[in-house]
Amino acid sequence: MLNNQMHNKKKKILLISPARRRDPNEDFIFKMAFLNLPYLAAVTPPEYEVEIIDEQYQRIDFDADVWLVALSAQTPIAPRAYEVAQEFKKRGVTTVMGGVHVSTLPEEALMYVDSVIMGEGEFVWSEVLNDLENKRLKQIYRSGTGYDLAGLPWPKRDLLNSRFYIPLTMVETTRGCPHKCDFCGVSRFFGHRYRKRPAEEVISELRSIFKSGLRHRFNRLLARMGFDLPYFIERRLVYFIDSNFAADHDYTRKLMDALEEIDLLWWAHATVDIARDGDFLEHMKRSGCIAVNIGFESLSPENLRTMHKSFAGSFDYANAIERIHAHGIGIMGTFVAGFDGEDKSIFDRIYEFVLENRLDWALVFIRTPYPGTSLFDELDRSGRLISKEWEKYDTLNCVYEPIGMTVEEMEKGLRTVWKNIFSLKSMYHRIIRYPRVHPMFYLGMNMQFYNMVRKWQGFAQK
Ligand code: B12
Repeated sequence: MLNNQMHNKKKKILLISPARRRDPNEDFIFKMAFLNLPYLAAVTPPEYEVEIIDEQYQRIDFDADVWLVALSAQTPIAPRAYEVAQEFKKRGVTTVMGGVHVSTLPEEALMYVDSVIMGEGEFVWSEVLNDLENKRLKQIYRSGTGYDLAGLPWPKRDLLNSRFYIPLTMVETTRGCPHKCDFCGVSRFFGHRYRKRPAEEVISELRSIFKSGLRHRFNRLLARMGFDLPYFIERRLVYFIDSNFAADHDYTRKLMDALEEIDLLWWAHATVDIARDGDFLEHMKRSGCIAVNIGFESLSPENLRTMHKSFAGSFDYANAIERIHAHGIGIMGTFVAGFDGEDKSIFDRIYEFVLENRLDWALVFIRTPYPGTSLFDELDRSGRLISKEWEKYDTLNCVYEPIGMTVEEMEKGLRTVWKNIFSLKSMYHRIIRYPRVHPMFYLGMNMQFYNMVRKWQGFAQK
């Protein structure tokens, strides 16, 4: 009997998202969930037991009885992922790894893990498991990218502990991006063909997550009476993680009709050219859009041209922001500092732009050449990379020899601009003053960063 039970015990697969390996006070952590491991869990056959561990919040039990450990990590977290893999290997557990970083550098990863899965994991996962069962695990699986996304199973979000994360639901509708910006590894990774999940499948997924219960009907009634309910009470907020949610307006409009009907709030990444079409912006607003995340990258058209993002350079950013705001949609802007023509005054100029245009939330990053990008190849070739310690590839550190300022000036300038953007004075000016856009949402978003930058010692604040 006991023998039989032992025989029937499911083999356990541990899916791990490792944590950063740095001083927590210096860290920058988004309390956000992820979809890659829940997607893998969704294509794992039911004869296996699957657990997801987010090391940011959970301890890894290296002595647990597991059959397979599968890791996912972005570049700055790869070193910790390798460490975790080594611990399991010491105990005789098979380890595999996937994601953008190891898909670019499989040979590096193979020094630490038994097998590397390159490309989109869902499409080879059962082959990996099957090969491991039959003791013929290959070192490299080239899943590649570019698959048709129809029929993609829905990620198993229930394996993540929602207590750890801000209350929002991540959803993916497309993969791939038609643009070829030189700093972006993901467009090369997922390819330049914009692949869409069938709209009906996305809509069914959303309907399965967001039911219209009593609480929702009550909240809806309050909203109709004019109460702007904080999103964290509503808890019907969706973050579309696609690189570009609105590259095909017909498709996006179809989704937006459903978003309106299901009555959701949502935010997504888009390019600045959405500002061109007032009717589209109105549709976005009507369907519950409270924010667009726009990569402005640089205020200089010349820099945008250098990074192959010149389509954005033809826009008057200030005017575009005004148009988007006029439709009641907030803007989360991201900027990159450290182009060759820039000196340390760039940080003040970005801060002034953020303030003047009242961006609802904004982040500035140091230009970071991720492996697999043309920027990395170019800086490596010209001998300007000063570090290949991946932990430093977190956009807060400068990993290349800048031209217009020193490395120290760049890193100090970055921390100072964050302190300025997330100061009380700036938050008051950007978020609280009238006219304003979803102040409850943006206060929450900004306060997370206010609390974080206050821990950074010794950086001036305006
Ligand atoms: C949402 C998001 C976040 C979220 C959640 C992160 C997460 N772990 O998913 C948050 C906000 C936390 C985040 C933070 C950062 N992010 Co981010 N983020 C994204 C974004 C927009 C979507 C990620 C996503 O869910 N994609 C969809 C899933 C399904 O794709 P995927 O994760 O690649 O997984 C697939 C494959 O890679 C593979 N796979 C992945 N893991 C594994 C594991 C195994 C075992 C297998 C078999 C397969 C496999 O299969 C999956 C399914 O096909 C991407 C851009 C994009 N469009 O992908 C950037 C992106 C991942 N982020 C990036 C970066 C740089 C960061 C930051 C380091 C810095 C920054 N400036 O933002 C920080 C990290 C902060 C920190 N603490 O260190 C880069 C990563 C580059 C790199 N070489 O690592 C990307 C690609 C953006 C870019 N254009 O360069 N990010």
